[in-house]
Amino acid sequence: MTTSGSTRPTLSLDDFDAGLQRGDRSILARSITLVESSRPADRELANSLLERVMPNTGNALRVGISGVPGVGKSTFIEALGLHLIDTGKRVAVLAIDPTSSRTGGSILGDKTRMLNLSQHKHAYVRPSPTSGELGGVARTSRESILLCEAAGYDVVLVETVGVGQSEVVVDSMVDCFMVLMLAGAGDELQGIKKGIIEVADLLVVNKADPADDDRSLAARQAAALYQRALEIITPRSNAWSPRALTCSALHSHGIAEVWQSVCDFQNAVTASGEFATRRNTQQHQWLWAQLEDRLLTRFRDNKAVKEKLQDIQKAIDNGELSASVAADRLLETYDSFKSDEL
Ligand SMILES: Nc1nc2c(ncn2[C@@H]2O[C@H](COP(=O)(O)OP(=O)(O)OP(=O)(O)O)[C@@H](O)[C@H]2O)c(=O)[nH]1
Ligand SMILES: [Mg+2]
Repeated sequence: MTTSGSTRPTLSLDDFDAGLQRGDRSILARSITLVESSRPADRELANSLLERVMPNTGNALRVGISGVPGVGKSTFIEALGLHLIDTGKRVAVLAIDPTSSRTGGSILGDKTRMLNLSQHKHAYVRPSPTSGELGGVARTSRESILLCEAAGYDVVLVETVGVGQSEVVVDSMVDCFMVLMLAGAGDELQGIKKGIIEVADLLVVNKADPADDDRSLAARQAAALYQRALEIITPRSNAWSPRALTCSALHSHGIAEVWQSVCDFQNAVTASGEFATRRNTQQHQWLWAQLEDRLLTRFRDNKAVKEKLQDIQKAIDNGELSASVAADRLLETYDSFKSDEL
């Protein structure tokens, strides 16, 4: 460990690795900051670290938790996390919010809502990064999951607000995808319309408060409706029929049952081999997404392509060239530039 003028000592690859192996939370936090950094030197160290810790990864159950703002995701994660700790597990919580709409205030809100969990020594709660486009956030989140696993966490919960693409992104990096819902206000139909139930392994109607008869009845009715809807769609797994349940995150009611369903899901898809297949498929899709991303960046940054692009675009605008012929021309330029280099 060396000090570089700043008050915080610079960590070497060995320091990071040893810290993660000890399950040191502050080293985990710093390693996630490292993978979030776009500085080339940090990227290089982050890649070495990820390569080094790879053998210690893959052992956690990764669970995505989604739902509209205010449905109670953070409250639910606090209750679920504490329940899991009670059963002897170590729990990491990551959040994905690519909209950048989150202000300092709501991060603070999250921390207050997860106060007991975030302060527990068997938990690690990472507030969502405040900025970044979805592609970048997806990469750092995947890498953060690996780092949490290397630090010995048994369960990684990934929270995302249920709007649009971020759900797809989270679904592509977790083993089990859970959607929290609210009863009433036409919510049931909205969920069905949005196609949410097609990707959910579990639907949980929250705010079924035990002391509030009307609310818990409405929640049970909504869950029954969802259950019927789930039964008529083709499930994405051959081994698991998605379930609709109710809970009250605020009163930690029904949380153990929700977790039992997650375990049932895990057992079913592990026995059928789908658990491993899903992880492999996710890795392959991610590999190709990364390759597409990087090849496109190389193409766009290529000197010869840049030089030619303006003329080509002009030719398209003047109706002299079709876009597909133009694409071929640019690729030829790129290819010949590459072979010149060789
Ligand atoms: N009555 C009742 N209120 C709840 C329950 N769960 C959460 N809430 C309340 O609902 C509000 C929103 O809860 P959050 O946990 O912040 O919801 P969220 O889904 O994380 O919201 P965002 O992070 O903004 O997307 C808070 O006031 C909670 O206290 C519940 O089971 N019953
Ligand atoms: Mg929240």
